[in-house]
This record gives sequence, C-alpha cells and structure tokens, in this order.
Amino acid sequence: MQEWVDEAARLTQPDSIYWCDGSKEEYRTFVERMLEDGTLVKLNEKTYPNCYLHRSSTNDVARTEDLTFICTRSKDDAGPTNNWMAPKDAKEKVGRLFTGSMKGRRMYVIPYLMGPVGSPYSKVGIQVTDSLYVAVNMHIMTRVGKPAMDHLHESGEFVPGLHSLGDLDPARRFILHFPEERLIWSFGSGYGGNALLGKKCFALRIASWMAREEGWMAEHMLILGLEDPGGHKTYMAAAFPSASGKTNLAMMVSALADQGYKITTVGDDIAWLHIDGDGRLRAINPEAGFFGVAPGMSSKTNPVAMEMVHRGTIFTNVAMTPGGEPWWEGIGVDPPAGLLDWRGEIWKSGRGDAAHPNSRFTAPASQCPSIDDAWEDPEGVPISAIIFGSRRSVIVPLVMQSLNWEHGVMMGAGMGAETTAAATGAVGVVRRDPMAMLPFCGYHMGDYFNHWLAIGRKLKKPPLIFRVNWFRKDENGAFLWPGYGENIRVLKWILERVRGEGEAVESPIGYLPTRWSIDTSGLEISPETMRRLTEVDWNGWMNAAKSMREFFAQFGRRLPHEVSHQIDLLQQRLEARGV
Ligand code: GTP
Ligand code: SPV
Ligand code: MN
Repeated sequence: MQEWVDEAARLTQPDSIYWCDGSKEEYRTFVERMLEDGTLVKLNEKTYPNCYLHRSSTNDVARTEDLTFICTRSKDDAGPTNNWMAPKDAKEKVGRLFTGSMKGRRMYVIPYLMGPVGSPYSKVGIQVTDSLYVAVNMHIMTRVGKPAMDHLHESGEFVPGLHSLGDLDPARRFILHFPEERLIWSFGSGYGGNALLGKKCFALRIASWMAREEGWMAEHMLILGLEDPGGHKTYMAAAFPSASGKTNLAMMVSALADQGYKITTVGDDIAWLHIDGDGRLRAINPEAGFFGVAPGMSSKTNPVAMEMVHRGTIFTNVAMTPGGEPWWEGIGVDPPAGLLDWRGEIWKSGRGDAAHPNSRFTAPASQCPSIDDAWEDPEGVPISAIIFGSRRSVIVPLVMQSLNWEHGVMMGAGMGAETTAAATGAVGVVRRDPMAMLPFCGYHMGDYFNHWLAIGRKLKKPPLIFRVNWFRKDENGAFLWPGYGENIRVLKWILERVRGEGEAVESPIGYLPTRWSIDTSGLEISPETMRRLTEVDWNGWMNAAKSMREFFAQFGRRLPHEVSHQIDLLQQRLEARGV
C-alpha cells in the first residue's frame, strides 16, 4: 500500500501527503478548511445542524458515461456496451494528465472498507485524492481508517483508486477502470459516482469483475426488509436505474402500516450477493451512507429521508433559502423570495430549476430512521425476491412475476428504461438497461447474463424475480400510480407470491396480479385506473420483444442461448395469443 501511494505521489507531485484516519475530529477539521475556502457553505444551524452545501462546477454535476472506460487487454472483454481503451494507451494518455496534477495541493490517502466490519464479503479500497469534498463524502459513504486497515491486515488485498480534480474541464475528464489489475483512475471530475471511487467504480464496475471470477454478484440494487403483521421479515433486493426510485422504495413509509406492513432499510444503491451454505442468496450493503437524489423528496413522499437529512448531511447542488435552508423542486413548500439557485445566483421563476435535477444529499446510514437491525450483519440478509424496475410511461404493467429464473434473467436483461438526469445526456430517452447495470457492468454483458444464469443454477432456493413500473402515464402525462408509500401494496403482493399465496394469472409476458389481488384498501383509485395499470399492451410487447432481440444481437456468440431461447418463447406465446 505504501509503495502504491509513493508511486501515486511521484506521478502527481503533491506538496504534502495526509493519511486519513476516519475520525470525527478529522471530519470536523476538513469541514472547517472547506468553510474557509468556500468549498462548503454552512446551512442553518438551528434547523439543519452540521449540514453543509457544496456547489460543484457547473459542468460537473452528473456521471459522464461517455467519458467512462473499461480498460481490458482485449476489447472484446469489455463488450459492446462499454467504452474501451487499451490499458497501455489509457495509462499513457491519462498519465500525462496526472503528471504534476497535485502540485500546490495536498494528497489525501483514504483507506476504506466496503461492507460491514468483520464480514467475509467486505473488501478494502485505497483512494488517493486532492479533493477534500471527496474525502468528507468518503467518510460518510464508506468505513474509513481503522476498519479498513484491520481488514487489510487479514486479507492482504486492496483496490487502489487514483483521483485528481485536475481543472474540472470535461475535455480532460476520464473515468478509467483496469479490472485485470483491479485498479481505478479518475481524472477531472469531483462529482458523485465519478469521484467517490468506492461507489460505482469499485463496488460495481471492479466488483462485478471480481464477483464473476469468485462466484458472487455485485448489483445496482437496494436491499429492504418487509415486515408482515405477524412481525416476520422478508428481505428483497431491487435493481432500478439511476434516479428511478431505489432510495425511495428502500425508505418508504408504508401506506399499509395500520395493517402491520412495515419497511426497513439495509441499502439504497448497491448489493453484494453471495450464495450461502443453504443455497440461498444473501446480500450485504457495501456502503455506509446514502448519496440520494434531493428533488422530489418531501415529508409526504419520503418522510424517512427528510428526517435523516436534517442533521450531519452534505447537500450538493441544491438551492438555498435566505434563511440558510436547503430547497429543491418537490420539497413541498413554495420557493421563497431571495432563493439562491444551485449555482448560487438569485433564482427567478421561469428561469429553470432552482436545484439541479441531479442535486443530492450525503447522509450516514446509521442516521436513517428506518435502518434495519441487521444492516451490518457480517453474513448479510437472505433475499427472497429480486425486483427489476424502471421508468416506462407505456407498455410495462405495474407488476408482473417471471415464469422462472431464466425468464426472469431475460426480463431483467431486456429491461427498457427512460434515461434520467443522473448521467449527462438526453433525459427521457428509452434505452435497454440490463439489470440497471448498463453503465456499471465492468465486463462483457453477454458474459454477465451467463453469470446470472450460472448463479441461478447454483441456488437451491432462488429468489423469485419480478418486474415493477411505478411510472406508467395517462394521455395527459400524469402518473397513473400514486407511487412512494403506496408501493407497499405491490410489495405485499410480491410477498404473497413468495409465500405461494397471492393470486395471479399466467400470461405470455409472465404472471400478472388478478383483478382484486393488489390491496387497494384505503386508497382512492378507480377500478378503471387499476385496470389500465395492469393492462397489457400486446402489440407494444411484440415490438418490445423485437427491440430486445435487436439489442441482444450485438452480444454475438457471447449471448447465452438461454436468453435467445427465452425471447423465442416470449414471441411464440404472444403469437399463440393472436398478437
Ligand atoms: P440513484 O441514487 O441515482 O441510484 O437513484 P434512485 O434509484 O435511488 O432514485 P430515487 O429514489 O432517489 O428517486 C429518484 C426520483 O424518482 C426522485 O425525484 C423521486 O422523487 C422519484 N420517485 C421515486 N419513487 C417514485 C415513485 O414511486 N413514483 C414517482 N412518480 N416518482 C418516484
Ligand atoms: C447513480 O447515478 O446511480 C447514483 C449516483 O447512485 S452516483 O454516485 O453519481 O453514481
Ligand atoms: Mn445509483
């Protein structure tokens, strides 16, 4: 580790090197320094104690998928859905940018642990960075210092990550992964998934590669516990693309609380899944905090997260009221006069969003009111259902269940999703986003589907696989389903299916809930709306099947035959129904 840090310092030439210990005192010192130089603004101490606002550079506000590369020796190993550079070329090109990039700056060395202390599934990363903002965010998002060093003494393994802000020019921004070396290089961005290297770079891209080699899975999934009226808990994991509802589902306040259905939170973004001795899938949350989307969050939609972010939280690119409180679209109160937008300028209505659509909060998981008792269990929690979901304004029903594991893998692999502000580029465009991993799979997607199939074969008690869609719209563009806390009604049906109870009809696309099997008690929703939510657009599905087939074709020989077979079966079932 010392050798690697020395090497990084020789390349980037910082004025000094500081080794982070992860202590509260260190966090306070870093915050003080950033308040002095303006990197952070202190928020209202009475209503938001120990909360700060950071405004990032205006061209550095989201992940940049076009500047993200998988650098494998063979291009084919990165697959057709990843950007690729040869490792040697990447190191030459970006090595030039790193050369002397920390001159006049301090290098922070951050040893961090991904996963619970004492877990056989946890892994160590070392990030060096010249950004204090990154350092304090890593403090919240991971376990920095002693937990990492202790684990390192046992395992002797770590994933190094070199990060420098450079001049934040997107023309000189590169997010590079060398999975064969288990190495990360990130240059020219200070934002979220580009810069907090434990998150998407390590826990998904590098970890997905390690997971395939070692026989486990690294997935873009929340983990939640669903407690029934008898107090029995069932854990579920759900993969939704960025900004598509994971944090909200994981922290939902159940609309069926009076019946005794309750949600607890294990994780909101990433799951590492292993097969246990009984042949069940178990999940740990490798993170220690939440980097969540602010817009749309209110005491109505997500009271748990609202309570969580009222102390000890860092806000990035939200708006600020004259009283020093954070503000965003959908917070539930009108924008006050004198509101400063995310750039720090006086906001006027009609001038676009006050908070950036991808503005975020960073808060410790331990502070989450709904945190699950077992969230740091070294063995993880057993998973009974896997749920795929995405934004689809048409075609995809509120919920359906796959016919079996292979059908479920095809369902996830062919998932269509409308893009969001979490990455740069157009918003609302439909693309295929397999298992919500399109931007995060560190290897060839065809091999990734194969890995899912292989895991399925090894499981004695495989979780059931479902597809959900909270985002179907009517002809006026309004959401048909109320969403948020009402999503418990869908989870209740999923739980019943897991127990072999809930009613369903078999259809060409999977098992659908029967007319009355989704509990709508106490919800004002017309039978007509419910019918539309669960209605199947058969022609739409036939077209979707064709579009999936085209998408899968790019994987060539590496596409598992099981997946093409499942598409054949889907088309045959649709045809047999006269579509
Ligand atoms: P990442 O952190 O980018 O991975 O996002 P995420 O999947 O955790 O998404 P999050 O829960 O933060 O939600 C993103 C946006 O979707 C927010 O603006 C939410 O208010 C909105 N949203 C979440 N759940 C629902 C829902 O059930 N219905 C509707 N209409 N919107 C929702
Ligand atoms: C996502 O984009 O899926 C996120 C935010 O969770 S980031 O950390 O920027 O990747
Ligand atoms: Mn995410």
